[in-house]
Amino acid sequence: MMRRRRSFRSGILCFILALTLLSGCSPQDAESSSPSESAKPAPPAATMPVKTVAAEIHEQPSTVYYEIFVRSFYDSNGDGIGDLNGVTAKLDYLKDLGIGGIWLMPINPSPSYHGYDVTDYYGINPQYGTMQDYTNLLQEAHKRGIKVIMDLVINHSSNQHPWFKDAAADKNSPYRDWYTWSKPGETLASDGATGSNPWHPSGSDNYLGIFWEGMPDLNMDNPEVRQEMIKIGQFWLKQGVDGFRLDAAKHIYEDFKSDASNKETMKKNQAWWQAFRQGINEVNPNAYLVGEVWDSTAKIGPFLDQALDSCFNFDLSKTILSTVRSEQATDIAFNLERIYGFYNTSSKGKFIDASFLTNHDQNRVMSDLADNMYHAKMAAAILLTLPGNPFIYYGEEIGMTGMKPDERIREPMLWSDEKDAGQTTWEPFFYNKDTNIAVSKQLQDPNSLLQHYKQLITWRNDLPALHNGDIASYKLDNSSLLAYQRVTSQEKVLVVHNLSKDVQTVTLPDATFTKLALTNKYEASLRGTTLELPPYSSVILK
Ligand SMILES: [Ca+2]
Ligand SMILES: [Ca+2]
Repeated sequence: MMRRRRSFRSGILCFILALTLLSGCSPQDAESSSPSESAKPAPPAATMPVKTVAAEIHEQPSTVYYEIFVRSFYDSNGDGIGDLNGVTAKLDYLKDLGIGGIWLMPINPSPSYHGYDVTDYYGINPQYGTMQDYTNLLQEAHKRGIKVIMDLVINHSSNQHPWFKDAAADKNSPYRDWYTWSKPGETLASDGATGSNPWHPSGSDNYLGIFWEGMPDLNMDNPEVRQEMIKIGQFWLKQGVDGFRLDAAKHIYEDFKSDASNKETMKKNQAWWQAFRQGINEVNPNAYLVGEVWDSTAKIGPFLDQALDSCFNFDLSKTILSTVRSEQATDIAFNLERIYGFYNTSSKGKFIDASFLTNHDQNRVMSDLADNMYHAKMAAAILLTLPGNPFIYYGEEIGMTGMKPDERIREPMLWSDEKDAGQTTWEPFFYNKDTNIAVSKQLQDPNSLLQHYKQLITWRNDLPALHNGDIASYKLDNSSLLAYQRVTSQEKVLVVHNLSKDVQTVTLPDATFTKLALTNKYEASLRGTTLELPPYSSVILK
């Protein structure tokens, strides 16, 4: 990821706005997020863009990422299980789609199908291939200008990890303190942070595992464990990986519900990720770190302070989906302006958003939108015209469906309507039996969802304002139209989506935007200040 920024906060106005508008953001949070940048002078008025509030531009040079569950993606050796060589085989597909980065879900050895319980942090799951296959994938991806980030699971190991096995078998094991054990006679707190019972019996003792018994939490109060985790991160960077998706990033120290509001816990999480960042920087200061912090804006801010580059924006995904479902414009841009103002302050201008529609832990977008193709296309159009690194979950671009349990939202990628040797078969299709949605079919159909994704990513990759720009709100007097500006120091464009099934006409408030630069429906028109949009269409005005 590019980490350069053309401008940094003046931000005092923004900062105050952020504080007053963000629920749960107390003055204490403000103190911890370093307001020193607020002393910088504002730029001269002539250089200010259209925005009236938070007048600094905070560009977010972005990359379109693609999340891959390796097991389900593409099989290179005929055993029905997706593998690393399979991902390499499909790099040209991803390149053609316009993807600039991939996130590989866990590829370390693990007893589970999903891999979030690791038994060897330095190894490759033999079902997925070898270290050589991996370094080959990294080289081939880099040749095509595609970055690779991998899941790194630090909160817990597998209960089959040799560390845990040794710790459980022997109270004097050097690894005993790498995990958390109940003390004799102790009353065990039952308010596990994830809602399930956090304690699990082992012999006469209990160990902490906030997700399930197969995933004992590592004791990150132990400096040896912290050192080991940094060493693991450095190891993978030396193999050539470009960064990490950090699983359960807030649960490193947030083990119990009572920790959620505990400032000490928040500080420890922040200090840990800052130390991790420093360790990462020793090998690659440009490594991209994106965290899973499923929480409020105020809670996310501290993770961005000299620690993570991004946290996934769960709130935004919810808003995008409810907007397309209701076909009524919401104040997405207004909210993002304020949230980004706060995050830019927390991160001293280095933050980049990580947006998405759904991921491997949620029902698939197409199912969430009740198989409504118009809504699925609109969700993509909004996602791909907003700031930040958008993450596309594999299969989303062909409208794969799936509802929980988890296996059914992680079904094999559907490549072809014919028998394809690389089709993975580790799990029979429950949802995606209709081969009409296969990649091979959709590549032939100019109106397919896949072509729609491709077109929007092309827009984004070609137009710097869409690719790198900040966001600024824009008022239109029509509740079926969602509009926002994307702004760089060089240009600004106006994005307008017609969310509805009807033609919409609106008069723009002024003549700032005079040219219909891009549209995905040829019937769209701009005559003077009169903009007419066909149903479910998106346009970019300059
Ligand atoms: Ca295979
Ligand atoms: Ca933990």
